[in-house]
Amino acid sequence: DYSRPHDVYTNLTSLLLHHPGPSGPEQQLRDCTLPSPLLEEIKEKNPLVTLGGHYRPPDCEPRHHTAIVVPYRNRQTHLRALLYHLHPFLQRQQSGNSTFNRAKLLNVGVREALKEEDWSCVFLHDVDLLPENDHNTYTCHPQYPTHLSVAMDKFRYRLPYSQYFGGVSAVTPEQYLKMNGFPNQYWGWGGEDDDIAARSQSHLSLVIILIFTASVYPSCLPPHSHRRDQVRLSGMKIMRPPLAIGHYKMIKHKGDQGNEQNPRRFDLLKRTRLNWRSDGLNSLTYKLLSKELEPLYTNLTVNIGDDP
Ligand code: UPG
Repeated sequence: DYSRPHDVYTNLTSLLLHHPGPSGPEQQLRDCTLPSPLLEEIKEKNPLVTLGGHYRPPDCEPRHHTAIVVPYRNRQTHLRALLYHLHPFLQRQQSGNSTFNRAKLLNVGVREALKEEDWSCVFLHDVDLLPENDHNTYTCHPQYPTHLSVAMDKFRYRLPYSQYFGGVSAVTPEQYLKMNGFPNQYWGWGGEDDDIAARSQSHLSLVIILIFTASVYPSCLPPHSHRRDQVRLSGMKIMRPPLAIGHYKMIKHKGDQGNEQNPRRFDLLKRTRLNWRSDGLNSLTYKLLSKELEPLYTNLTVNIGDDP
């Protein structure tokens, strides 16, 4: 049921033969430093693989039906290393061409991270942003979501607009629950960060509308201000470090294939106030395909479905 046998062959060959140098997989294999966990452990990491080593993608009809034949005798360690790499690798090849969905992936990441440990603070960090100031502390505000990347070189070290919440932000698990996580419906580029910003403050907006007039409380706050009258209200708002501290360098890049601008983002944004309670953490569905502990990070491969 595994698909794309040609890719499998090519990648497997390069894994074992083509990487030169003393620290490459070839050398690691010779030194037996490649992980070759127990078969039970490999099984645990690949819950969708069934007896005999079969795998079928759970949410689509496979286009190919491939068997992998391995000539073998007395190489248990190698077999375990191969199975350990090959199963997640093949599953990754079958998950992957749908439109990108940053906010839904963040939801999955937060939920999975909280299964691992009782984190007191979770950062949502774009891959292309490098913090430039050591005083920009990676901690959470106890009450409110924090937006860290307030001054990117791309925007000449200032906020592009006052409600901007893209790039790097942080929430405590309590804040995350309170805002019902992030939206799942933004497929493609744009809008999801503004939705997250809006839901961060949605409690506050409701209180304002019910009790006062909107003009008393501006919809945006000056950066890193902390007005006492608003703090007394129970809702959340966005905290920010000073512009001089929240400096980030963005690695230059072009738009990604599969993450084209989402034409529905403006319509979706108009409905955030109506939708945030039903679209978010409480409506999140996904399938965890594999989880790999790499030396410097944990890599989760998930099926989050497709743009309906
Ligand atoms: N990403 C990938 N692979 C992709 C597409 C996106 O890893 O194919 C991730 C990556 O972490 C990236 C982030 O998604 O940094 C945001 O996408 P990107 O194309 O870098 O968007 P930018 O226009 O550079 O970023 C701004 C904000 C970002 C927000 C986005 C859309 O910094 O947080 O999501 O605008 O509103």
